[in-house]
Amino acid sequence: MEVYLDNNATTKVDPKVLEEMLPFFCDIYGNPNSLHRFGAGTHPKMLEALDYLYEGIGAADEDDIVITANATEANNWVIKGAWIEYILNGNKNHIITSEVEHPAITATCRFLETQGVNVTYLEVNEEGVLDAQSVKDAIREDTALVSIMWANNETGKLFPVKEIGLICKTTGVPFHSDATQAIGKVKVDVQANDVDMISFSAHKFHGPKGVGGLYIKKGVSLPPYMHGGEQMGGRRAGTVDVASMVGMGKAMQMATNTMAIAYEKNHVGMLRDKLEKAILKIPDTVVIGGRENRTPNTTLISIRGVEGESMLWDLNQNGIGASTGSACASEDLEANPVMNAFGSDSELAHTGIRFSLSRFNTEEQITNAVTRLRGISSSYAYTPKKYA
Ligand code: 7TS
Repeated sequence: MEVYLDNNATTKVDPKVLEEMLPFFCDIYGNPNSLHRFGAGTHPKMLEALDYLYEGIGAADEDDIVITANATEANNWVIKGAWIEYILNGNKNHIITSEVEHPAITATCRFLETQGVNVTYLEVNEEGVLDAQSVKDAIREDTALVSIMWANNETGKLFPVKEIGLICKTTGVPFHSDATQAIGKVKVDVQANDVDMISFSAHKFHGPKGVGGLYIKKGVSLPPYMHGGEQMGGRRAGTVDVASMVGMGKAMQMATNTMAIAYEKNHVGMLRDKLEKAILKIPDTVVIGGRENRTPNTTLISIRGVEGESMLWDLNQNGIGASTGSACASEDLEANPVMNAFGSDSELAHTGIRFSLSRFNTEEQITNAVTRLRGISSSYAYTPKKYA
């Protein structure tokens, strides 16, 4: 039995999502911007998809949701857009983010630093979250943007978005949150949390790869990311990938309705806890960041003395897919920057294994994985290693 436990890297497309997408390849294939019936035929389902997206994140009708290729694009757009709008064309020169954001945020910020922009990377505490007060303390006269994730991809830890939203609203600084790992796992409501922009990727909630979105609250200034045609209100030109947009809409609807969020919390959460409890029986094992205040599907576990990469290899040999750190970085054997940020000792930083579940995991799969994990872990002698 194969057990896929790497859903924070990507998820399986829900067959119902695929079913919604299929007509848009060979049957309803017109360009949505064409005036004839072939183009117009795409409109009802595109509008329905937009409705699902607005409803899924609690956006107001007058706000904007722009379809992008993924969260990476949305994140790049926000950071570089803020640079153009508020720094190059304004009088600001400072961006605030955290040190545990996805590289789509941190690498973009590092690029801006080469262009003379000041960036503050806020530290997280040993629980892997930052204190909202640290955002308040970091805000300066020239702060152009605050970008803090909704949920961390490695630990699932939830950030104090509501408090940060209020701080940014009061100080008049635009607030962006990378909600890629939050959608479908916890309720994401942009209005209730005073968030000005959020990014997301459909493939993290059982939609297709290659499509995502950026929510932009009405009144927030952000220059277009792609210049060209009038698609997406001129904010992101290029013929819309209708099938992907429809798929993302359906996936959003299925992942964010009240029942789906409750299922994630109760059922997926129960499976995660079962897996976690079994692993915690292995000596010298800890949950990085602790077990409180996380997305229900994620656990980042460290077994002292066991290098994450070798454990991953053994798991893979046994039909279990998990990850060390984020898949985007897993080809290099550097210590996991997220674990370093927690202040873990340098030995622990090499030991993290992330298990991330989804609604497609079954109790049988978890029982099976636990049995195989016990076998694997018993073959590891406790041999602490030293890393520079
Ligand atoms: N933001 C967060 C918080 C993410 O977790 C990811 C992907 C991205 C942005 C980028 O998403 P993409 O669809 O544009 O690639 N995170 C991971 C991960 O944790 N393991 O593999 C990819």
